Amino acid sequence: MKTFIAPAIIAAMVLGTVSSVSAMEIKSSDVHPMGYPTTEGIKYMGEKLSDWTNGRLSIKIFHSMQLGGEKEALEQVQIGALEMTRVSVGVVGPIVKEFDAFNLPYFFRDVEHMHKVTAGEIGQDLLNRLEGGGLIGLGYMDAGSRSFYNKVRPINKPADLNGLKIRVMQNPVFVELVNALGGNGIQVSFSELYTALQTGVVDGAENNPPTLYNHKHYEIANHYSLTHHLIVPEIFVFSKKVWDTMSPLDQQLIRKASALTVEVVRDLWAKKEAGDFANLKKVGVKINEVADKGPFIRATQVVRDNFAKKGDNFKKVISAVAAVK
Ligand code: BDP
Repeated sequence: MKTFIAPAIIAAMVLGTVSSVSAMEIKSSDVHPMGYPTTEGIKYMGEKLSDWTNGRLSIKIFHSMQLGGEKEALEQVQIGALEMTRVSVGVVGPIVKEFDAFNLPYFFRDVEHMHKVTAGEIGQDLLNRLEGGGLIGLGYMDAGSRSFYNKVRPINKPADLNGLKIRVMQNPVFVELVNALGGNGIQVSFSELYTALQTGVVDGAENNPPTLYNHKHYEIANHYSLTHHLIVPEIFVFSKKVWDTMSPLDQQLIRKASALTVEVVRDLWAKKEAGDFANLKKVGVKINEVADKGPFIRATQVVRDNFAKKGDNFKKVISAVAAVK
């Protein structure tokens, strides 16, 4: 999506008159380390803002869970204690319920379908609705698809999850998902997951290759079964409380930098996903191709049905997404 900057604003940026407006260091949090597509994306965004304003606007990144997990980060942003955060849409469902469409198993046909939906009207509409929850939705980022990993056995059919405690993100819809497959879904903050795996609070979790690799969960849980049951995008959001105190010019600069960031992260992600999948093989993770996803798709139908049953607006999101070709 293109963001338009008025010629007068560009002139002001060039002449440096913009610097007469107050300076601001935007604090932004992420659970991932630097080098990850999301953190590199926000770094790029900060560089753009600094360039355009001669350093008046900048971003300081609190990476690697320095500020805790994602639910906590969102709460900080909602109250304005933190200006920005990048989180999985996984934890956003409880704020804008319709967002949970993106958290349904086997919902998007593939990553390309997700891209089209998030870049289009539905994606923008859901971002806009975040305002009611005190958040300004700036844009989407890629996170590929998620599959199960655990320390006990490969998963080839839903019954292989029987008796396994599987960590999920903090949103009841994922508990429903794992339970529909016959496992035992347990909500754990990402910042506590490594320890939860280590101490046996959970036997496994589910995620994309870069997260499994970069957070070293494979050291404990090294059966990775490619169920690809979720394609959950990520978002980066700004605190509405802080946003409302900013000049329209600064808001516009942030919007512009965000649109560029979305593009940059898309490229970074594609490379990172392929690279880290290869890295997982190198470190000896037992990768299990799941021959037949049919039983997983059928067993989780109930989760998609329950979402649709919540009301007409939920049904509408489902059919609007399905109509995106
Ligand atoms: C990763 C997401 C991150 C989530 C994490 C999780 O990038 O935002 O916090 O999964 O499972 O893929 O909590």
